Amino acid sequence: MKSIFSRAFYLSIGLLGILAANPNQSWTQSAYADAAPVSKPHWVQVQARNSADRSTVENLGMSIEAVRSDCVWGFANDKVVAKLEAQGFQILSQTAMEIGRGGHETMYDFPPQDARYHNFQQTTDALNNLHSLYADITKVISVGKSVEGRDIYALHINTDPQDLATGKSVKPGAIYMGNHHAREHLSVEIPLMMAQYLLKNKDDAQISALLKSRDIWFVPMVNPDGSEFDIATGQYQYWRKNRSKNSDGTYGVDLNRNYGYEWGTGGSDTDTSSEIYMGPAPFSEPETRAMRDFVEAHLNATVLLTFHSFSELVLYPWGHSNDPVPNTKDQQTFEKMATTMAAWNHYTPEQASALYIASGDTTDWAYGTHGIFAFTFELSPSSNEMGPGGFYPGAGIIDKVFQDNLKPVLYLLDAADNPYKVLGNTPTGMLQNYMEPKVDSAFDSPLGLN
Ligand code: 0X9
Ligand code: ZN
Repeated sequence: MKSIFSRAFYLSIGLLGILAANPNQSWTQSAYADAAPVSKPHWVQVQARNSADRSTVENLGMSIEAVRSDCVWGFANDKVVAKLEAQGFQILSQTAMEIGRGGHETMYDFPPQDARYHNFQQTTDALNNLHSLYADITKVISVGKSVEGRDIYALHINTDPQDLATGKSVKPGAIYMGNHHAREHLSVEIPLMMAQYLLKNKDDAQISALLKSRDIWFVPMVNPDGSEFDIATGQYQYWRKNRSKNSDGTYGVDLNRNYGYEWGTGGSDTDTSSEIYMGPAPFSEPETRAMRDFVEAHLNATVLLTFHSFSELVLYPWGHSNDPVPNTKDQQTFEKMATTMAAWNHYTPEQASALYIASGDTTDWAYGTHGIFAFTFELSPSSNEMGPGGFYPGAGIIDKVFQDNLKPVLYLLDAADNPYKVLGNTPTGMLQNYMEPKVDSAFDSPLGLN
């Protein structure tokens, strides 16, 4: 069992709040301490289409912090911006930075090197962009509001206009979620990229067949308040829970302990200040109620995948008990699906309780209450690689994690019409084609939102 000890160790380090251990945080101090008062650096996005361009940009004095195939982001003061323009580089955006002691004062966002990650507004914009590009087969809806009143958005992909209009479908459904835990920002990126992939490749024969025959939902940011809180000071807060104000003045309920199946039966806490506080009652939180009501409004869904990070695991029910699920055929199906997906992403497949027992999580509820084949993926890095920094692995990891998980996501979507078909010895239908799906590049928002 590769990860129990190291996970517990790393998580406890995170809980102790040894934030200084995170290398991603040093920029707040170092980048500005010596900045000349007359020429503060700006956060600048510059067109740069290849490595030669990037070298020139860097050479002209810009510190490149984030790279996309067509542009870079980084710090540049007025003088450097003028030089870049003089050399013919197009400045795509510029943000003046007001940095004070301890981090951002006016800009509440990811640190520059992680600018590719989507905050709440950027996630909202990205979903709306996808809708505007693929308006005939998508819709963005709010499925509820968070404690602080932010919308929890779902992207619906369905080729039937009637299904889109009503939000109801008789096609087999698949639901992908992210970000139950605030600090697991990678779990927002992956479902966003998967949605984009499906839409961008909608004319590919294999993808087109899936889109026509499935009802597909993405909810990439289940915990928008927590996610925003985690990045609000310019220093990651290692925040996990939502932002409920508890009766004693502490904050936060662990949303992945608040679902109502065998709630509070182990691996969760009644202590309000605990990282795994289960809440005062099952579904006490608006975010979990939103997910419950959303799933229950779409019980054509047969598969569900909730992204978390980190440790590289493929987990399936039960999580609250070491027993296998009582239905042997279901257990075999879970095992077969998990091992198949794990062979592609090279994660470790296991029953969730083998990681540790925890009650009130999404997948136990989805399967236990509704029979949905529900999985938790713990994305990269593996626990052994990064310690507590594993929650903040940087933007450089995103594309690989997307590619690692593309086949599993497609496979699950395929299996939605009859999950038991995976038990057949020979892959049937489209499953046999999922050996080599086309692999895409970075999430590139058409409006340059990143
Ligand atoms: O503890 C969790 O909620 C998940 N891990 S995380 O590090 N992302 O917080 C794992 C949930 C797996 N489910 C159970 N073990 N029940
Ligand atoms: Zn998590």
